Amino acid sequence: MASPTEMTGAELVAAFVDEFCFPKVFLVTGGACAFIVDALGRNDATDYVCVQHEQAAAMAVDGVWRVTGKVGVTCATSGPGATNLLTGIACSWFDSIPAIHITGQVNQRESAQTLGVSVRQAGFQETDIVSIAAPLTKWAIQVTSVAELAETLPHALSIAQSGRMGPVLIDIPMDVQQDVCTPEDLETAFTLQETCDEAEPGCTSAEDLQDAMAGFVNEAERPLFILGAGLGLSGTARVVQEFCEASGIPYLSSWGGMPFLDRSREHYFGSLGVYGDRIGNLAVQSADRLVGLGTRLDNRQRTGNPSGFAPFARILVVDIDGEELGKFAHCPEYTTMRFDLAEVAQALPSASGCQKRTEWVAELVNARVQLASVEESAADSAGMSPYRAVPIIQSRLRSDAIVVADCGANLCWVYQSWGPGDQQIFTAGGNSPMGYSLPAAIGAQIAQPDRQVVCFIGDGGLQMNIQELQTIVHYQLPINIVILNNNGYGIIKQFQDAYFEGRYHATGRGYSQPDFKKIAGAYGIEYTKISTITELDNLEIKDGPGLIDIWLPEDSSIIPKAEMDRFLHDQFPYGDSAPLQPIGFEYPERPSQLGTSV
Ligand SMILES: Cc1ncc(C[n+]2csc(CCOP(=O)(O)OP(=O)(O)O)c2C)c(N)n1
Ligand SMILES: [Mg+2]
Repeated sequence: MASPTEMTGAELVAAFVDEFCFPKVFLVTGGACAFIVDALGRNDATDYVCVQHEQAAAMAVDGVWRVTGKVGVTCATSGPGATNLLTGIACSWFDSIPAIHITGQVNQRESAQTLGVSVRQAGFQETDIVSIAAPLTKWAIQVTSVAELAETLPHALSIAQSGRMGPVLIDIPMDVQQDVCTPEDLETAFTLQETCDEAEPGCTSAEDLQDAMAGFVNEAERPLFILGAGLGLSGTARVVQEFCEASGIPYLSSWGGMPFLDRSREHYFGSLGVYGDRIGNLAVQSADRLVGLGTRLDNRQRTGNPSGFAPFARILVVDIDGEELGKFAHCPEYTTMRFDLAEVAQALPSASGCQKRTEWVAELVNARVQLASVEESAADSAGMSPYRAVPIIQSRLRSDAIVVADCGANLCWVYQSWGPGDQQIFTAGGNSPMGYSLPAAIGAQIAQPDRQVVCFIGDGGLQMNIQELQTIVHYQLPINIVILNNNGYGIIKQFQDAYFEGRYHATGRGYSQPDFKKIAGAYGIEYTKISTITELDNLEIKDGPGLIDIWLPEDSSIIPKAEMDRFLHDQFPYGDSAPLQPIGFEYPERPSQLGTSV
């Protein structure tokens, strides 16, 4: 640490960021955070990136961590600046991404608390961001002195990065920003706590998990592993993948887990869920023992009717978060074990001791061939189709590319058609706000300036964070933005087709888009319109900034999709024939309970 003898609270923040975090802080300034911004600017080792909306700052730092593993920091002013962060904070919260959010707060002497009154607001823009952010953060705290700030910074970083990771928020009143630290404060601030003890209580031992997994695998005729994002975040997805390959166990990933795996391997059978692969879902419904590692098995995976999910299987779920496991407490077919998956290498059974299930794998390989033709015929008949566009674009990207997907149909199209390869793909899977991919791509590009960065987005999503085009232009970031443009809120329209007799309230009616060519022109970004297959075939991806506007038929559907009142293995479009039946079990035609899935 460069240690000037005198440092203010604001300077301490800057010095801490320099030492332990990604050194560029994403922010929109304001009076209540101006001292911190000034300190970041004066510190030689730190800098700031000005975005146009605080939600973009929070989404950008979410992207920073995903591509570097370095904790990103935002800074926002009190009141609207702080509340604007929330949608982005929620992305990190639901997807377990560490981040530090710093908000300025009014001077303590002006605050309602000091005045001892329960008014809505005393100081200008005074807002209780700590209470508001609490349910979306691992820790949200207002510090009342520089000494407390010095204790809080390392503790907050440790909390963000340990156990089930996530964002934290530190609210710093203006007087604390200006107060001077003592030498003891500096020592406290720069002494990192090694570990955080939160994950340990209630965790099962590696031996017990090993026994449980070995039992599941060896009693199964058709074992199946599901590898989730939690495994990827623990850094052990490839270890488990190697185990599955060596022991001949088929496995799937959730969309959150997908980026962490080599998807070209023999025993990988795609993803599962409402928008998952037909073969993945068929495997789920055919398995008699399922092992889920670091996966929440949420409704997008099990459908709105979880009782129809692998109803004949016994399911072992392993997660670091005991509360997640509590969801299955009332389901007798689920066994749950709390375990830190960073240590999973010690808990895997011996691959050579696992009985090989070659027939099961062969049946899945055969089913995959049969099912592929269902999708191919649906995609081909559409002519200009997202399922044609996305693979073409993927094939033109560099192998080191970072690809960020947004929300809605465009997200599904990208994830459903993303082939194996070294490019890194991610999205805000749990919160999934429209407009995430643009600022997340900005964060990724600033953190990894030498890599190619592309974001996919819908015409609707782009309008949610369109102001960030100026950030791209200002910093001349070579990002390419690919709009999968169906002139509407496609995913919701598909839902309305299924459940509202095609009444397009607030998705078609009430919705419109601007002329994106003029938008690109106004920002000074190169614009390319693609509306025919020939244009698509000739598309070159040059260094950006670029806006590639791919015009799709307005009724382009997401296929496959599991709809209400159907089993996972019976996805839309249904075709003329009955769905391929799961292997080994007799399913009734429909599940016994109804469930809705968007
Ligand atoms: C901030 C936010 N508001 C509303 C929604 C609900 N929503 C999910 S997808 C969607 C439509 C997205 O339209 P577009 O970006 O054009 O994507 P498409 O489905 O057409 O590909 C809406 C309104 C959301 N996810 N996020
Ligand atoms: Mg759209």
